Amino acid sequence: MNETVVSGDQNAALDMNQRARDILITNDLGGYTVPNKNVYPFQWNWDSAFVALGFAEFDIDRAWKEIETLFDGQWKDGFVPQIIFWQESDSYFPGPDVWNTGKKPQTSGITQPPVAASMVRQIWQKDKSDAARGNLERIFPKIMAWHRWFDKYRDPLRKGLVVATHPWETGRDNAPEWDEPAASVDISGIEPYERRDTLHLDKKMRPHKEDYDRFVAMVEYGRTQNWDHNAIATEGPFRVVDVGMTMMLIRANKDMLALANEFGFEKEAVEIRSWIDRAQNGINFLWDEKIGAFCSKDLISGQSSGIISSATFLCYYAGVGSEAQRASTVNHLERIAATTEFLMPSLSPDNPRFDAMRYWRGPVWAVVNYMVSKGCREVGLADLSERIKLDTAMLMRQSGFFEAFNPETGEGTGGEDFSWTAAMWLHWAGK
Ligand code: 9WN
Repeated sequence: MNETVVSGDQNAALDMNQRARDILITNDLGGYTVPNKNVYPFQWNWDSAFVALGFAEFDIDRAWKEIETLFDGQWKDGFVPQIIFWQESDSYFPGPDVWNTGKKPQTSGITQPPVAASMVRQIWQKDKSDAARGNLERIFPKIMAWHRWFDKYRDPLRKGLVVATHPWETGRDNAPEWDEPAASVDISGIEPYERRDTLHLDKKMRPHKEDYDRFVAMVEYGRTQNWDHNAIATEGPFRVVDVGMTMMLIRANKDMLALANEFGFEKEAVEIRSWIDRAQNGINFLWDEKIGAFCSKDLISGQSSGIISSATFLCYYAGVGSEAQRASTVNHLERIAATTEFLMPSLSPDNPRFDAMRYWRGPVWAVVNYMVSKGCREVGLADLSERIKLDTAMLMRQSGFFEAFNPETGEGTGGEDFSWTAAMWLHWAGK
């Protein structure tokens, strides 16, 4: 008889680990993982990067494969799309015909937060085998090309910041930061369409019709420009410097620099360092003195959003900001922590637009928590870092591996059996 006594808690943890693995295995459609089988039946960019971390906990080759498949969708100019349509499915709108990018494999025409470099570095640190070295050497130039694309097309101010040309690019689709900038997008000429998201999910959780109309109008605009990214980022109807994408790119460049140094990629290291230096100063463009935080800013109107969201607290993860700026943002974080059951709500609960169940207007996302918690730990905010981790684990234990969670009650929102949530359990929250 096995002498080992397994406590109830250990059993529960084993069960959670098994469930999380099963989700990844079930959502694996052969080299790429769908975020959720019903709602999102294709490969999504930043989802795959986080999912790779989950696979790395039990199948390192599969982790590398996820990244490789993502970069199989890369365009010649370095751009890596938000969605790769590896299979046909009519359960998601807009599909490949609406985007009409003319690429093989078929893809959407916008990008998503560039977190792949940071996750690749994590995978490499976990297993530095010869095979991993080969994988890293193959993927590094591809990520480099993507980051060069950001530098070339998405930094018109030359400050090391990221201009988003569609709310979907930010990964925080429906955040109120996009309300005013998107309000002037012309929706009068859009083609009739049928939403699919609200067939799978309660519409109380999803963006309103007028927001969706604008999303569609921006896709149609890109299509009429033949996805000319230069034109879209300099003349398009939506051009917002996103605090979230900017912080994630700065962090990704720091991770790339560490890898470049380790692998002796000297020329690349010089180039990456120049991006980091530019951003380290340029970030002040997003500092909103009235609010006392870094905020997204509309390039067309020149207005700061003045909004505190979970992305605000990615400044620690990026390692930017002066002592005073850090102290001021920590005040916001502590205020939210004192009044919120589960961190990190995607929008500060005292904002009138806060909605605990609706997409990116309140719910907690595990992947954002992971980055915010990591950043907090790195700048010495150990208690807050731990609290965010414990809250994330509690949400998953209480409700399962949902897409997101109500920060007040812990109830799950969005899709169930969600890949990146399971991955975050395996890599981080469940440990
Ligand atoms: C559009 C897949 C994606 C995430 C995004 C999340 C949601 C899509 C949608 O789902 O966006 O990209 O149709 O709502 O907001 O962050 O990558 O999980």
